[in-house]
Amino acid sequence: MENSAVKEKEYLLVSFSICPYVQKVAFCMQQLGVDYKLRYINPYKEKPDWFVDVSPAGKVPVLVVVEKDNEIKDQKVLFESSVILEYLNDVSNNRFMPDDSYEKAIYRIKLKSVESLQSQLGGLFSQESEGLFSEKADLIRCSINDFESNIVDILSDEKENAGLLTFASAPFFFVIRLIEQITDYEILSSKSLIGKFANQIISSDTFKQTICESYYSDLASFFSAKKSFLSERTERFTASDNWEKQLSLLVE
Ligand SMILES: N[C@@H](CCC(=O)N[C@@H](CS)C(=O)NCC(=O)O)C(=O)O
Repeated sequence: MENSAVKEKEYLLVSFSICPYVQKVAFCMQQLGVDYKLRYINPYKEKPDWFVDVSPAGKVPVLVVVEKDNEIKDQKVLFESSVILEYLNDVSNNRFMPDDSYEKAIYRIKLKSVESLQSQLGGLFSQESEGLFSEKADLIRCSINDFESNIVDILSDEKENAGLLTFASAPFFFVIRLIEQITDYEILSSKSLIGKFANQIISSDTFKQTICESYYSDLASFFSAKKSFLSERTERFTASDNWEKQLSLLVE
């Protein structure tokens, strides 16, 4: 891919293995064919000094951009996944956001709902009983239906060419599919427009590249850490020998 503006720079993506915000950025970089190195930390356990120095909020992702001009190196640091995606769009020759300012603003507004879906999903992890989990799952199903009707036009465009919606929502859909497998609850119907779109993007070769080797075991430990309905189901699910294989089949 011709992408000269991006290729003159070196990128380091500071990551946490199961972070969906990091995965958004990694998916976009993979899709654009941008080379980058990864450095993993666990921001919930240790925040090394070098990380605190570059990340004011103490969160991943952080994208360190080193620009080389002959012998002179200039280092820039970016954080907030959506901001990083816009930066990648702006420096890329293969733009994935509209150029027109108004259209770009509308696109951003529509995509704000991905962020609220993502935080609703976070609420599912800690529900103590099956009843509470099920109620929360119902709310998420309703939000996904509203979301679908709001983004039908973007959805049809992005089935052909991955764009911001694809990058922003893939990690969210992936976690939903994993939770469905672990709990036996259907949250995102595969018959719906958005369910089909989700299956298409998470099984793309590019998305698979964003799943690191320890992903499934790290996610299982994360789900099991707090006593909840999901932690109980995760413990039951991971008791079988081939559980990692079963989860990995979701992206085949
Ligand atoms: N709004 C941020 C959210 C990033 C975020 O919450 N990252 C989590 C890991 S998935 C984190 O680093 N948390 C550490 C902390 O909150 O101290 C983004 O889009 O980049």
